[in-house]
Amino acid sequence: MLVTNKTGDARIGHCRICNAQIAPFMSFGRMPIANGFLKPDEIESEYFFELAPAFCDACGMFQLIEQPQPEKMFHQQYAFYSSTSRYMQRHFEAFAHAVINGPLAGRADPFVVELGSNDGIMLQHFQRCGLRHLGVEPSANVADMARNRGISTVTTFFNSKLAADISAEHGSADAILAANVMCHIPDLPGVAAGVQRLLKSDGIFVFEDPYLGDMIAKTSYDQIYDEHVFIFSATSVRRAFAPFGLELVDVAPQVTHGGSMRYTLAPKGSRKASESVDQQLTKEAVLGLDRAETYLKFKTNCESSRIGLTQTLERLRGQGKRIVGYGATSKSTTVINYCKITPEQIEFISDTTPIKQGRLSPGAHIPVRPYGEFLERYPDYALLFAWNHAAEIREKETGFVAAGGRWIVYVPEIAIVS
Ligand code: JHZ
Repeated sequence: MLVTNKTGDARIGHCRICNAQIAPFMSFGRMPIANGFLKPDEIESEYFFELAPAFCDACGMFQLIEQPQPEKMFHQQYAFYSSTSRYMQRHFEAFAHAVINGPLAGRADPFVVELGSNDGIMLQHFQRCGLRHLGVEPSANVADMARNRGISTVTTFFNSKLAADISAEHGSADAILAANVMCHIPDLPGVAAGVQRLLKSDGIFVFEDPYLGDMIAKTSYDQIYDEHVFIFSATSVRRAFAPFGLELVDVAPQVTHGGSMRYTLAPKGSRKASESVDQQLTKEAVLGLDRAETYLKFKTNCESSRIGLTQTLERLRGQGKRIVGYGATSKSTTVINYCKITPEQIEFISDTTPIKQGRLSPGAHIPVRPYGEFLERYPDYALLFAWNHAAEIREKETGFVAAGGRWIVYVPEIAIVS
């Protein structure tokens, strides 16, 4: 069943992959667009939807039952620039070189396509090696930045029709790549059909996204927000792509974004699957990722986390402490709105991304300020919204801790650390 909410966005009663009936196992309540940082005059027209995840017993896909239209999330003002983290820059350099020196090695004039190529953080390495490449990126501002760096990019959404056009113009792809993108696409079957159409019969499709197993184990519920219509596991990925002749041939855990998984798929029968696939599928069965009760336990853990964080903030405010948020992440939108954090509790959120600065956080309208303001006058506590970059951040913020500052963290549990 597909119904629409008042704003015309699709709300589903069936699995987006296998069509089985599904129902949400919890709700995080009304949520704004996670990257919808606002100018003060935009408050009146702020958009909200219900953030409610469901788990499909039939195919194992974890998904949102309602997602805003893509154009509301990805546009000429898209606020997330991939290159903001030095660690992520190194990560994508290593990803690119693993593909260049692995599956592409020895191929004559290979062609690489990246879906959701953002500001070109990964494709720049193919470009530097003189390899034919094309980025597909629907958010015009980040796509422009990539083009300005000389990276071939088209500003549009990927689908089967575009796959045919690309194929006609450039030939089939030796490799199709995507990072933190596939989990954003509600019509995953449509994109899988496009990948099948564009990929060479001996090509590979490699993508990585936040991993369901990590999210469940760490109660990192902030991975759930409008853009992440799916949170994948090896089990659900294997099943979702099989109808398109794409076989899961490798999985590799990544530390990025608080725990991600890199999936490699290939046309069925073209490559031998590595042992990692069966091992991961077994691990997921042991973790209970295929069972509904796992998600009910997760719901209870989310509620406990919310109570713990709310009480911590109230206690510190009661003591008159200054608290500032660190990193206006997409994830923080879920935490802030689910925990009902207010501008009275959090003075501002520090962020290095120019487009977010001077704006208000979605929903709660906490001011987002340039990083310089954090440095100028350290708060007593910094709530680490960018917890997935903790190593990089804590390494560069030794001055904050030396001045007596403390970090409030909430993944995997609520803690105050120095
Ligand atoms: P970060 C993004 O999520 C968006 P987000 C996207 N939807 C996705 O799928 C995931 O990635 C995987 C700032 N920062 O990387 C920069 C500092 O201020 O956790 C960013 O605004 N100082 C595509 O938004 C934010 O924090 C710093 O030192 O949750 C980090 O956002 C660092 C390192 C970052 O992703």
